[in-house]
Amino acid sequence: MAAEKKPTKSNTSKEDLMGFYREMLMIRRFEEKAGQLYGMGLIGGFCHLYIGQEAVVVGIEAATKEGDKRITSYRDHGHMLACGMDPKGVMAELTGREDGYSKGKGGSMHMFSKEKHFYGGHGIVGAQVPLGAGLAFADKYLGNDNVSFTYFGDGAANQGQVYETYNMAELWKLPIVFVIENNGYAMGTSVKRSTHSKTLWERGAAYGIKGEAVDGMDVLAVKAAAEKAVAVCRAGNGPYILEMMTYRYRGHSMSDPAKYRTREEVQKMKDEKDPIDHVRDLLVQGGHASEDDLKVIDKEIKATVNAAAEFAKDSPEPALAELWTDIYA
Ligand SMILES: Cc1ncc(C[n+]2csc(CCOP(=O)(O)OP(=O)(O)O)c2C)c(N)n1
Ligand SMILES: [Mg+2]
Repeated sequence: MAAEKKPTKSNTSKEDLMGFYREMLMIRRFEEKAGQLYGMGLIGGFCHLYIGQEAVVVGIEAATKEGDKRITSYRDHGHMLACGMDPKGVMAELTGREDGYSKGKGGSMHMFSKEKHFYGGHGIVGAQVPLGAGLAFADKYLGNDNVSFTYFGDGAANQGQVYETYNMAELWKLPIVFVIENNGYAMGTSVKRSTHSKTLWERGAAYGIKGEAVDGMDVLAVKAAAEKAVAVCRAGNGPYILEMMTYRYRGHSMSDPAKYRTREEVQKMKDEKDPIDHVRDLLVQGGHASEDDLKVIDKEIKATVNAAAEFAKDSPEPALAELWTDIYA
């Protein structure tokens, strides 16, 4: 996406800006720590970091209410933290320990929280999309006004099951917001190389679904778009598609040769579009916070993340008897 500097003034309240700043920074510091623990061999299996994309999930969550549901792919730690799951339980799951959200048996891609209405964590590309429609169907059937937020990537957007889901979702007017996190790449394949159409959200038109593209590096733009989409869905006029134009700074997963894009491309996004720097500028230039105030917040967040990492390291590995629980056969 074209990089351009965002305005440094906003009518958003200090409280809201501070909240966005904290939540996005929490995700970033958590992910940096997860990357470190992975490097130390404390996290095994797959691990897909969300660094760079923080504004998407934080902006969307700002438009949700109790009862709304969320479901996503394997790039899921940010979604868990943003919906209020405990960083300790998430980190302990990453390290495969007993106090993790799946008792240490699921790992990075397979964590759930019924309490926070977080339905995973799915490793099969696109598989969460029909499941998200199922969640929305359940709420429609029960007659409440909950909305299901179903996140998927630009790569997943080329999956057939997405379009089968679009058809049914519009046919049944399901309260579902499809959030396409278009970070420009599916593993090492750029959207330009894989996809003929310039926009992904416009494909919904074939099914009668409304939608729009959003600057996914701008938390305020994300929140505004999410509020609009949610209002449509709560009024019984869903579904709605939001294509978030975003970027991931790190590799696809922890093993990524990074040969498919230049360092300059990544650096340009960091310098010009970083979602956290954006809110930092709004806070400082709006006179809401000093650089020192923000350093204090960073210190607090680092302390929370370090405590989560210590908790995760101290938690025991699951007992052998757990091999025979939570299984179907
Ligand atoms: C059905 C299926 N095909 C292939 C894979 C291997 N795979 C894992 S992630 C991925 C890329 C998906 O990219 P995208 O949807 O853009 O999400 P992102 O990783 O960028 O968040 C692929 C091809 C898989 N897990 N499932
Ligand atoms: Mg992608």
